[in-house]
Amino acid sequence: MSDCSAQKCNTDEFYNVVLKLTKSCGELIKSRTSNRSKKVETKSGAIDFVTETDQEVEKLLIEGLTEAFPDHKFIGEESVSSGAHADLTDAPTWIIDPVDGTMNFVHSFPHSCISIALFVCKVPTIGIIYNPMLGQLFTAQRGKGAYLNGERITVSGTKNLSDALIMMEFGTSRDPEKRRVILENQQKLMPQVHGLRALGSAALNMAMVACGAADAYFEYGIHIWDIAAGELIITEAGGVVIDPAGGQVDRLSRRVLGASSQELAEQLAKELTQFYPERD
Ligand code: LIP
Repeated sequence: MSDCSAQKCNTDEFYNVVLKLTKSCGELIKSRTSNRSKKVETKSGAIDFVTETDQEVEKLLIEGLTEAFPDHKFIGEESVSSGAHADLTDAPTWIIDPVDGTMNFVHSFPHSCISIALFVCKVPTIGIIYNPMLGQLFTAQRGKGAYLNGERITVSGTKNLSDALIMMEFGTSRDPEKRRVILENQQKLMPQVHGLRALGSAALNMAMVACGAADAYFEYGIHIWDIAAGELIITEAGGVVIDPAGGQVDRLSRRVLGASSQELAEQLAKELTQFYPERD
């Protein structure tokens, strides 16, 4: 499957299978959200949580997709945490965050989601972000637009920082330099924009930009599985996704900026103090 020009994929079939699986895994997440005594472990010594639901949902998605499409590959948050390599090749590859916003899930704060994308020849082809607690299903297929619960969505089109509602995150890293950069950016932006918000989930922040509820989002320290679906959903909704310093996004660089217009993306990139986390 490495000859991309010759490759013909029936993406509708991929989409139908993944949508069904995502909805049923969403029910599992929803049924466990209000239980405040979840089994929680900490990954990588940071305040980076994983629950048995993250692991179970990733397993269910990978098993279901493998059964339907045996030659497809996977990059899953929990598989990578357990030692698998985040290898993005030309083969059809599903990029999975089983529970994006795990910290929210642990606290029963109803802003977490499944984020799943299919890349074919390294091109985002399908993107789904599903928050089962709020019943928000964001979907996109390449070239077919972006949707929220089946209704077409578009970005706000906002061009000026002075008119913008910006999503930014505090993250889970305890690195003092990263903390300094986050606070510096908060200080710089606060007097210049309408407002700053943080939902605690990269995917949901990107979904807010896609549906025009927010105008831009940036973050340092995310991973490819946090942003893979959001990238397609924002671009199919008419927005842009770039590197926070400007220029093309590098999906393994752990840096992202999504915006409702190229003009806003560039203005924001110019303002930001930059931070370069260790790559995936
Ligand atoms: C989370 C991201 C969020 C970021 C957190 C964490 P997880 O992903 O969605 O944007 O600030 O540090 O990376 O761990 O909940 O899948």
